[in-house]
Amino acid sequence: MRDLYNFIDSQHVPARSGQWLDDRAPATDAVIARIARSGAEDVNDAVAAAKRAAPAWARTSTAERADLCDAIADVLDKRLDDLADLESRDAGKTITQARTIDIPRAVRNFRFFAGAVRHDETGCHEMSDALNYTLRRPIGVVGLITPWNLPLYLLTWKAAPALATGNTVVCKPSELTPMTASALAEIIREAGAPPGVFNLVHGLGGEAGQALVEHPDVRAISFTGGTATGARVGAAAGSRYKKLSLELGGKNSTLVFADADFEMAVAGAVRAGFTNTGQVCLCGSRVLVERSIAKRFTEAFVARVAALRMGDPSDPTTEVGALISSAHREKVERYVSLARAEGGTIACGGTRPDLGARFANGNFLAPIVVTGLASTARTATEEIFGPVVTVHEFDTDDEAVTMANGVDYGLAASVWTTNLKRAHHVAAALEVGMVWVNDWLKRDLRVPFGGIKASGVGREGGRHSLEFFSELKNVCIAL
Ligand code: TXE
Repeated sequence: MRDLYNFIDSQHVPARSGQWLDDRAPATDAVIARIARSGAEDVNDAVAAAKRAAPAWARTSTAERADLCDAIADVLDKRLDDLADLESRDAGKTITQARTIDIPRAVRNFRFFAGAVRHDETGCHEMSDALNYTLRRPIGVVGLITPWNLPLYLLTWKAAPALATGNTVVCKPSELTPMTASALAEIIREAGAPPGVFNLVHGLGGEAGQALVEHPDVRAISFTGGTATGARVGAAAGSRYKKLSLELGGKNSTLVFADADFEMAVAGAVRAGFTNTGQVCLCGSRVLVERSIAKRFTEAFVARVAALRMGDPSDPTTEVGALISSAHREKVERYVSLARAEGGTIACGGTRPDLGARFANGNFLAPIVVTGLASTARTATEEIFGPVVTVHEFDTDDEAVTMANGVDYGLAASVWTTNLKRAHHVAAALEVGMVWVNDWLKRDLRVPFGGIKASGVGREGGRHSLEFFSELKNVCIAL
């Protein structure tokens, strides 16, 4: 049991109110920590510290900031096993995923943005009688608000470019998964960041998060979370003229054509559907399969899903961990009931597994495949954010694209085909920010990441992150 304090000006401080919130392990429901329950006054303290530190940090050289990012990556890498244990316990995710995806990616985020700013270029535009050159300047104090599904992965995805471009940071991690954010604050101090450059405020979204979004000295907000919360954050930030990046939910299609490599497509659809217990905004939660192979594909898919090993997240052989909270499991269960009410068939899963006394109170739910639903059903169009995949059949490419585009979201899709022409046509027609062909979740950190429609506003990744976390200033000199 640990006490997680706020981290302001490189000091660990409790909330001014003296209040705490419990942090529970999803796999057992045990309270494993308490976090400072911060309010507006704590956010004021953190923003004031960030504001004091901003001018000196903005004056540091690109090389100094890149070196700091590399030093942070080194410490993260050294502590990979500890951090993976923390993340697995705090988020209920499998230790294998934490060790192979979450924490290595946190390391890569810092290394990548160290390199990105070292190699950054801004423009020079020559006129016959003048010369324009463009300077990149930090924004000042930026606010980072992150969710519980990929806690350190997503926090570092924002913190690394924010710091590398010379901003000071106040972050508000999810109250459900605070552990690795506190560890990161320590690591950033250990790596040599001056006081006030990186600050962390724990607490609830409606209290600490809202205060951060509304604070007049916070000039940009990068938010990843739910679509409904994103709308509130967007309204509060937009009316105050803040720069805003919103990475929100998704209801992503996995399109499987009859000419796909069958085994690859089945394995890909399982991975896309159930990685992190289906709690990734990119998860392929609706499989659209060409009718001529639908029966064979669905049988193979259901068999593979039913065989996924669910259990103790700390066991390296476990493939599916717990859902983040009991409230979230209940939400997923309501969708399973809705699927039945909408006329769907639960082909597998949906029950609370018996994993023995130790996990009796954990938020486990056997992975679910639903067949027989219209692609327009609520279960097939609303974001569930859990281990639920619906399967639908199509006859033509156009029909597949229409089904995929028939949702409010527009984040990602994966297309499984060996026909190159079809891959290009379908990828171009999908209303999403990202398409994978014959893969899922392959990430090059240079590429634009983000969605359209209800999936968000703006792009992060590579130069898009550098653009977001900086202001460009053009200087025009008459010759
Ligand atoms: O996320 P919230 P929740 C989706 C998923 C999930 C749903 C709700 O469908 O079921 O969202 O999840 C902070 N001002 N995603 O409620 O509320 C909050 O404290 C400022 C998709 O857990 O969006 C946390 O730090 N901040 C998603 C962060 O916002 C506020 C990942 C995200 O929490 C706030 C997670 C406010 N008014 C959920 N209210 C993805 N895109 O990957 C809350 N927060």
